[in-house]
Amino acid sequence: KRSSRMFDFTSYHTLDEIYDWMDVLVEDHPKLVSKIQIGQSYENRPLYVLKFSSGGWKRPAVWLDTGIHSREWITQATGLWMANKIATEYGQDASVTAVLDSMDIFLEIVTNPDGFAFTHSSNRLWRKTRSINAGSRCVGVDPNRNWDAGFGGAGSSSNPCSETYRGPHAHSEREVRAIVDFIRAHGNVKSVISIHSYSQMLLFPYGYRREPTPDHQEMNELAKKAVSDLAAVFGTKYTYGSIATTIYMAGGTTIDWAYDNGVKYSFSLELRDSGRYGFLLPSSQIVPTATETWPALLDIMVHVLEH
Ligand code: ING
Ligand code: ZN
Repeated sequence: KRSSRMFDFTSYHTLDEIYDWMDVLVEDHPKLVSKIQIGQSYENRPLYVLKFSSGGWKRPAVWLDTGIHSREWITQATGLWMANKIATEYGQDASVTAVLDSMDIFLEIVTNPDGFAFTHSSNRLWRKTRSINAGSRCVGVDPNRNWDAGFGGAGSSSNPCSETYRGPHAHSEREVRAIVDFIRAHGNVKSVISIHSYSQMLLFPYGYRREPTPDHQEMNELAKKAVSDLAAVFGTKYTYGSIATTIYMAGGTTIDWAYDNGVKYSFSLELRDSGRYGFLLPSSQIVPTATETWPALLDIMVHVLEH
């Protein structure tokens, strides 16, 4: 019989391998884990989300996504590791158990499957979606500039050939629209954590303006604790702060949309490294990266639970 424990978390995997493994995880933990399809990609691939729930109906929820930028392979790999961790630690680890006794976790591991397939078949450094842009030879929209929050503002491009092309209108990308529709329909999402690489940062709104949010101080303190607990594992240093003041201005990002739509605890992580390997992080760093990221994620989830 197939077992989710036999999976090789020390290697990068293809889309088919990841999608197969998701079914094995569900088979191994049928009372806790289920798989939902929230839509289809531009090239008609299914958009799958893993739901971790110990029961109840529309409990307060945490949304996690990895791989919205397809070349950031450490993020999908970390997503797989986290899915396994959540499933195996429920009933073992006190924090995971407390979180899942009151809240649900939704995790979209391959948030941009067309781009991810393209990074395997043709161009390892592909970032955007694969939608065809009318009137241009250039393909794809930046799915982290496509959201309806400061859409079109500083730190995004109107040029379809740019890596930060925002798209023809907000939520033009099916991969983005599917999440918007899911979070709106759910109505009880308390936290969105959108995971990128690289540069070792923990970011929160805003990206489309420099002014702090009304929740800045609370987010800042939580971020400080999270990066400190991350560093305690292997000494990896993360910076933290608002997107606009810590990395650069960026209009139309996932977490600004989430925050402006009532999801207070909206964060983005930029995982390893700080530039030596960049997007081509060696697979030997998958498990260390996921292992150190885990306490930071738990800090956020436990804070959400307590507030
Ligand atoms: N960097 C992010 C980008 O989309 C970022 C920076 C992350 C901005 C999260 C806003 C929110 O430009 C990478 N590496 O994708
Ligand atoms: Zn990214």
